[in-house]
Amino acid sequence: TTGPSLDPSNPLATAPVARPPRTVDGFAREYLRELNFGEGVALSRASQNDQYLALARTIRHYLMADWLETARRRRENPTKMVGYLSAEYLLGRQMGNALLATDLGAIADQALKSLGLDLRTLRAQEVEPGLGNGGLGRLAACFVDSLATMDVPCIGYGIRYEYGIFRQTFEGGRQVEVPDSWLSLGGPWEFPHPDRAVTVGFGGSTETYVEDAGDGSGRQVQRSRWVPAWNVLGVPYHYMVPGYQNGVVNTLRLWSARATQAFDLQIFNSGDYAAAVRAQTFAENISKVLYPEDSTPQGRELRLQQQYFFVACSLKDFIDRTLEKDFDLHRLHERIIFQLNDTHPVIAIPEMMRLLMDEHGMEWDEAWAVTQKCFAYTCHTLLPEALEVWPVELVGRLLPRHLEIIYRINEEFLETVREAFPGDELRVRRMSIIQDHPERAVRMANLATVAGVKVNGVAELHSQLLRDKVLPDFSEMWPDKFTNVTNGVTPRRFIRLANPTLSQLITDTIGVGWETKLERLESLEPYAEDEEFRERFAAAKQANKKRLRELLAVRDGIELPEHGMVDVMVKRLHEYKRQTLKLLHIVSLYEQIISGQVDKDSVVPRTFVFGAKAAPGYHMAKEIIYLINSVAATINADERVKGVLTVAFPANYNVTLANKLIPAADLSEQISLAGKEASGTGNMKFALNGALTIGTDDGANVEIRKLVGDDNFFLFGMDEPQVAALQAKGYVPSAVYESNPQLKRAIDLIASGHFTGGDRGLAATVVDDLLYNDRFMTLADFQSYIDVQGEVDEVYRDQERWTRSAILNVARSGFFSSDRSMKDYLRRIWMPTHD
Ligand code: CR1
Repeated sequence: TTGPSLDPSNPLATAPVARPPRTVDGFAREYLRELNFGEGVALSRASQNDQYLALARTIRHYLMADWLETARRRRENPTKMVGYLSAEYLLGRQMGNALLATDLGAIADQALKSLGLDLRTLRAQEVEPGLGNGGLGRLAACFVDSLATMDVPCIGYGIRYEYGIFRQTFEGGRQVEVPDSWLSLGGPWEFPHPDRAVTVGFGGSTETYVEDAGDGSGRQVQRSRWVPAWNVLGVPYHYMVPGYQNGVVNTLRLWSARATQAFDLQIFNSGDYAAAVRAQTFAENISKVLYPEDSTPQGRELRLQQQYFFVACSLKDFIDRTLEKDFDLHRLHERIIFQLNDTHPVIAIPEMMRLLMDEHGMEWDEAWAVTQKCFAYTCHTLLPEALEVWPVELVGRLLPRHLEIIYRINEEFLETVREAFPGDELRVRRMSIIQDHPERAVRMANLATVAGVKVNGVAELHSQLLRDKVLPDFSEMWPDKFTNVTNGVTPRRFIRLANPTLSQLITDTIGVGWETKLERLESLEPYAEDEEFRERFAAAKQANKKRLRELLAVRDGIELPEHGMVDVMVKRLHEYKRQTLKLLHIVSLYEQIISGQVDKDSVVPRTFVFGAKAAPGYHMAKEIIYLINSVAATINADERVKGVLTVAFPANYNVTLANKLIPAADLSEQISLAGKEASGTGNMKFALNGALTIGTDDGANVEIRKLVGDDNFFLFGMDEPQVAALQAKGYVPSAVYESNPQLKRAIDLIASGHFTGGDRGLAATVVDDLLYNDRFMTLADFQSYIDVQGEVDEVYRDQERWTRSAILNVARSGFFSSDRSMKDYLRRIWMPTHD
């Protein structure tokens, strides 16, 4: 057992946890103690990694009392909690955030100085936990941050991948993936609890048996149970999720897979070492590596194993360990709402049914009534190919009991559809949780929609399209089930930590406290007309640009010019996001200068910065990366455009780099094909850091534009209805190419091999796709994009006007705090009576 062992009458059992002194001297002593007793090294012998690890652990000491106290408070006064189920948490570095949350930055800095150490150097030692791919994973990290800051009881549940998102390197301009062994030098932020491991079954078969109903009636009931063929252990690792200077520390509980028996001793003794460790390797593979796919499903068995593994651990953890003992499970929904972050955790729904029925003796109807109140589903995509489906064959083999349950849920659900829409068998087929073509498979989004209390999209437009285009039959049947919660980002990490100069200016101007009440940024609005403020604002931007130049020089050996606009496009590499449109703009500018159509001196100097990882199996995305790097190398080496056009593509864009890049940006590129980007969250981070957006009418761009105003946002391109109309009419990209001379010259220059060492073949994949396929209508939006980029230049030439707009972007973007998103989730989904 793992229960407390100390007699509760012993005063030590309830004594408050010690808080280390918040003084420079106290911190220094705490640090030395950790270095000596924790790391087991003397200061004079400590490596930089020792120094970093000891510092991380020292900072933890300052959060510990709050962590244990938060847990005690929640245990003693149990209320409804949020169980955030997410296969990804893209956390970013922990140390800066922990120092900010504890407000220990200055103390730590001086304490380390007194020991001859440098805080910034040690902070730079941290390898960020990259346990996510992109927006979806980073969103989860922002949400748990906000919930802690708002003192909302929440456990974040996920997977402790041993290898996170791959480290991207470039070789000859091509992406090469290197494993991200983020834990190899120690994981000072985690608390493993191997004694609290949970067993998770897989495979095998189900059987039925008869037993007494147990209600005193003497009635016999038939029950089912699952007899798994193999199992693994889930070991919980706890991470602190500190609120912002509020004494609250919530928990992130990530599961790591272990073999149930380390290895088969008998085989080992017989000398077959490989066979002996095979079982162990097999089990531990489950949490070995994050699937590096962003918005395309990876139909691998291991992925379903990962999904089931972490939700099975999490549900068991909540019911057996977190919930009060003997709590009546018929009222489970009074204690928990599990938020399903996309379809990855949706297998939790049949798992909950199985637990309630097979392990806790409920009847089907009772279990279903409870389950239906315990889950809500967030959809993060509009790409039909990104909606996960799992082959029935696979689910049946891996999770036979769950498949039975899914079938029965579907049967009963389809009956209600037939009742509501008699004779409409086509509709029944569309809505079925099981699809028949191209193969029999479980539609996870349908399952989540049937079982969930609510289904939400992540921006207004996305939620609308979700209702109208992705799940129209469901929204017709249950209009009230559908709602919107526009994404948000945490101002603590993405303003305070990322942009100290702007943060200081904001605090000097409107006072403290905006970090948790971001709508207060609106009081900056009048300062757009204040010349002195504008000067300071522009100076902060310059300082951030300088910081970026210095970083890229050291990190990537990239030399950036001192002057000009910093034009940034950072996000996963995907065709729908249209990095190629950005590339065509650059190539077109370049072509116009070298061909003498445009005088170099009349061009607004720009530094174009890309950051993007491509999924390793996504061929086209990797070709685009290669082309961007090729264009960058050619342009940067060409004297004819020196100082006017510069292209930088630092490798391995991650949260750490984002924190340096975003505050330095003048222009934010949000140029997806309208109707494809569910929300975007980078777009919000840029606006909040005073970049102007050039963007399509897509995702949360729509809301950004509405809030900052048309004058402070560069809109271009087709909107979603226009896209749909063009699609219906028939889109012929080669016709656009033929009819637009500027576009033709840009594409021809690429096709000629100019950027690829004269080799036309090396550019052909991308060029041919643009000309003959162009699924995301890049060429259709080209001219509009070029025209509006002209307006961008014009405004930029008037620096006063630009700065005014940038200030208004900051002042009017307070809505995009993830604190506001959390309030919306609370009001619309989790606790509808909450205010
Ligand atoms: C969407 O593509 C959105 C994030 C967070 C992504 C992006 O537009 O901002 O989710 N979806 O909601 C995704 O990663 C797997 O799907």
